[in-house]
Amino acid sequence: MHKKISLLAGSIVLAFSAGAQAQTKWDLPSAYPASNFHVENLTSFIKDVDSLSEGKLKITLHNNASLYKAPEIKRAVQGNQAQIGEILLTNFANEDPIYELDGLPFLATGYDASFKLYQAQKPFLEKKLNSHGMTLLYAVAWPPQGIFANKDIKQISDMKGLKWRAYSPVTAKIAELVGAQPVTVQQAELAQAMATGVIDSYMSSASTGYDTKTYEYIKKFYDTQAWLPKNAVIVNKKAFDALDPATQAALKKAGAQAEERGWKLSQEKNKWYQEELAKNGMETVKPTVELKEGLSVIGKRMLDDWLKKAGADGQAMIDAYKKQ
Ligand code: PCA
Repeated sequence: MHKKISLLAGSIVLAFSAGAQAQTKWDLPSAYPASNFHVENLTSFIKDVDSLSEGKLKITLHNNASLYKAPEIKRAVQGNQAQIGEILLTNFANEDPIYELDGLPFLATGYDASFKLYQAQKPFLEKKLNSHGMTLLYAVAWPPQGIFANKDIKQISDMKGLKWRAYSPVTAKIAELVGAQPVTVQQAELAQAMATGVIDSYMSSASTGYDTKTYEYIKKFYDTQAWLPKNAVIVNKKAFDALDPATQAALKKAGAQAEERGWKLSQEKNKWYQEELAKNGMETVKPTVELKEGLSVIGKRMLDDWLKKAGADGQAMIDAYKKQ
C-alpha cells in the first residue's frame, strides 16, 4: 500500500514537470485599467488561450500602463520584450498613415461603418506590422468619440483657448485647427491632468470618461460620434513562430473569439458607461448642427491631407471601404 502511494506521487511529479517544460509564458502590456472593456476582453482572451492551448501558453496581463506606457508598447512587442501587447493604432499615426485611418473624424462614425473601415484597412495593417516583425491578432473599436468640456460649445469657435487633452497626433491636430491648446496625455495619467488643471477638455469615449472619473471635473459630454479608434492586439512574430502548431492555432482561435466578443462588448458597455456618467452628474449634450458642420469641415480637410500622405494604398483603402 505504502509503495503504491509513493509510486503514484512520483508519476504526478513527472507529469507535472513534463507539462512545465512545454509551457510558454508571455507578457501582455495594456495601457488601460481593469474597469475598461478592452481589458475585460483581454482577461477572457487570456483564459481562452489557456484552455484552448491546454495550459501550454500562459499569458500575464500587465494593465493600466504598469509595464509600459501606451506609446511604448508597440516597440516593446517589436523588440520581443513583451511577446504580445495591446496598442491604440492611432497613437502611431506619425510612423505611418495606416495607423491614422481609424482616428480620422467623420470618415466612419457608427459601429457598422467602423467595422467596414477595419476590413478595408486590415490587409494593409497586417502587411505593415509584418514588415516590422509583428502580426495582428485582433482589433476592437472604442465607442464613438465625443467632447468632454464644461464650456458651452455651440460651434467650433467656442473651442478656442480650451486646454485640450490629446491622446494621439490626430486629436492634437483637431485642437490646433480649432484654436485650442493641445497637451498630450495618455489615459493612465488623465485623471491627474484634470485634477491639477493641466487640461479642461478632451475628446474621447464615454468609456474613458468612466474609467477616469471625468465627471468629477467635467460636466458635459458632447455626443458628436466623430470616429471609433481601434485597439489592436499584436504579437511578436519570432515568439509566435516558436510556438508549436497546435498552440499557434489556439492563440489564433482565441484572438478571433476576442475580436467578435470585443466589438459586441464595446457597443453594449457604451450604453452602460453613458448611464454611469449620467448617474454621476454628467449631461450628455446633442451637438448643434453648426458644431457638427464645423467638425466635419475639419474632418474633410484631415482626410484630404491623409490621402496625400497615404498615396495609392490610402486611396485603395478608401475605395475598398466605400465599395462595401
Ligand atoms: N479612449 C482612449 C482612446 C480612445 C478612447 O475612447 C483614450 O482616451 O485615451
